[in-house]
Amino acid sequence: MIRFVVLACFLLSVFIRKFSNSFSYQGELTRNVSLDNILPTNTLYYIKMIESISLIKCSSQCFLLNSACVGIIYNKIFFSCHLLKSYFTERSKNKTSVEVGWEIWLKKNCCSVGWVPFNGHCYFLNKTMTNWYDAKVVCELNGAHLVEIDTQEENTWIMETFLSPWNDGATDIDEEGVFTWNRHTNVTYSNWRKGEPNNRCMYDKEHCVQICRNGLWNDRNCDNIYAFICEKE
Ligand SMILES: [Ca+2]
Ligand SMILES: [Ca+2]
Ligand SMILES: [Ca+2]
Repeated sequence: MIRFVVLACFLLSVFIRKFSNSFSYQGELTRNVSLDNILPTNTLYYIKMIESISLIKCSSQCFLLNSACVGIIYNKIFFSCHLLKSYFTERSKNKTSVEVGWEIWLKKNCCSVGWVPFNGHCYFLNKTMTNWYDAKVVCELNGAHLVEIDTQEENTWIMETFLSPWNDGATDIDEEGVFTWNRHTNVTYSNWRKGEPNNRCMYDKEHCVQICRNGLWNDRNCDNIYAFICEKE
């Protein structure tokens, strides 16, 4: 009898895993079948990888990390679990390898539609060419701020995820050479291009910061227009 019950439970769990595209574990994860069998090669997307673990346990690990974990990639053949820091974007999709047995399960509503999660924050690329002052206001009207980059990891993820150049929130408007994020906290991490910041352009001084395509920073005129990124905590 016990054997029968165990067998029935096993068959039921196999059925649920095979045919369901969502399940609940202290919240809901939804499978995105369009991303089956692909695995991003960039480890920036992963919080950590765990081997020999069930789908349910893998999910529970993700929920334990709250908003820092946006979902999982799970291999149903090898029982391998990758906890995710970020959704895949169209750009990151190009940097994947095709493997067998991988499924992606994402939490609902980590960020608003159009915003991309990373490490518990949400980011939005606004492609409207805008000067620094107006970009700052637009972000604030959306309950966010111009992106503040605190680590090399965040800088690299942003460069990998969004096309640049674009504005970030660093400025030395208030005191020449002293850069702050959005005029309130000091910039501690930086990634200046060689020779920058040089506070020099043809007609004026440079007090706002642009991220170049290679992820390096350049101070430039605050009136210059670029796309920009807003970030929500
Ligand atoms: Ca940040
Ligand atoms: Ca300056
Ligand atoms: Ca410069």
